[in-house]
Amino acid sequence: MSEQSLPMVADDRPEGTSRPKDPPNRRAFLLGASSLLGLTAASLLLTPRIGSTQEVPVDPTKVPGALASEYGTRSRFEQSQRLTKPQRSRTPLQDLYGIITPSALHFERHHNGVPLIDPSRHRLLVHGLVEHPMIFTMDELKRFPATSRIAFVECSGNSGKEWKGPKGTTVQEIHGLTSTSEWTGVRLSTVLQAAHLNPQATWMLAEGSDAAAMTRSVPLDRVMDEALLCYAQNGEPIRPEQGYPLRLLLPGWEGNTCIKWLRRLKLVDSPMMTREETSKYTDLMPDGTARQFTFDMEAKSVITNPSGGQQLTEKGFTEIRGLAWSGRGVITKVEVSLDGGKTWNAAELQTPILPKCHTRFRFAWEWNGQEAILQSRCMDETGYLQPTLKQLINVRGTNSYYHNNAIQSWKIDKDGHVHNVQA
Ligand SMILES: Nc1nc2c(c(=O)[nH]1)N[C@H]1C(S)=C(S)[C@@H](COP(=O)(O)O)O[C@H]1N2
Ligand SMILES: [Mo]
Repeated sequence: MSEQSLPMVADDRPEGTSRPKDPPNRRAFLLGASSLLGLTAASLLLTPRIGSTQEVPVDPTKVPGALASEYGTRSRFEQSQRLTKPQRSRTPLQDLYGIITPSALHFERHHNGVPLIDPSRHRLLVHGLVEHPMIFTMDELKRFPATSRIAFVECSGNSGKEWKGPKGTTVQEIHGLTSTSEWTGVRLSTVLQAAHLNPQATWMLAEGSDAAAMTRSVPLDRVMDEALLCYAQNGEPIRPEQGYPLRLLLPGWEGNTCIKWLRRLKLVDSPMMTREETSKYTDLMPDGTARQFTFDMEAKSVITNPSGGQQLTEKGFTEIRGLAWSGRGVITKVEVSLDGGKTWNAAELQTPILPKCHTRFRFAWEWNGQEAILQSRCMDETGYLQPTLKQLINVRGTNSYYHNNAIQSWKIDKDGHVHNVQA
């Protein structure tokens, strides 16, 4: 008998083939399939659209599918969402696969809303310590040689509430202010070449054209090689939430240096001490001084499955999955602990493994139905090992809010419930 002529059951599996586990309502599926044979010609002529409220056919091979669409949407069965507050939203890391964050689920952080910008009227001013101050249109910026790279953006406030005991419930709440995209744009160095840098230019102020007019200053020698002025994200124009039509990307640096809705670059000879690098995004140390201009996001990892708020329903094989990233380069090692950090096991790193980018790791686990405390820790190419919260507090004290890259612990109860603890 050919494959084509095999009798099909509702889930399109040839009858008699094995399945991991019968869903309890399989009988109902089969009954539904037989009643489908009575389909009328009219219902076969339905021309549904993806996302329509059309009734779900029991056997999708018996009705024509949705017509082609101008702009795609996800399956109506998928509901994963950002967790929103007015000026920020968090990525549902527990629902994602691989390393790319879908643009629609990229986290957002804006200090005064997402501005509505007409790209034909948007300009980038480059001035200060340059020979030729210049104003670029978007078309002019796009004419320069383009370059793409996959990189994470993480808010330095990510996990900020965890300094003083476990606060968040889910990985989305605790770690959701990090996301990864493929970013495309022109190199900062290309644009600065056109403006002819004055030798005194050592720092650069970047300013956004949002209602916060957010500004940060950065040392030129440290950003010159990698900084991008991005107009695209995951193959299409950058989303409004991410800075449409233009954003600065400083791979591996704290999110707030990656100025969105970029309208101005001023070349200067010292840091400008803006609000976002004095009263904000600095860490008050135990001796009363401020840790300032930290820039690089240190190596961090987290287990996304199983993670807080989830429920293990069966003993036996469970793949532990998670993400690791470092603002200083490539992730070289991830280890997983099943006993709250007493012993560590090497996890498998999944390719691609890119510098300054989320890296996916996996670890095969047999849950025996007993309590366990799961942790992950990562190392980057500089040899830096992700610290425990205790180690961080020993150095930084307890006044910190930003820059928390501590190891995350998830406790598995006997009943399979997973929750946030600090082991
Ligand atoms: N112009 C402007 N740029 C900005 C911000 C802003 O409020 N205005 N927020 C910053 C902060 S705090 C972060 S963490 C990142 C967030 O980038 P995303 O919203 O694309 O995830 O953008 C940064 N760039
Ligand atoms: Mo941020």
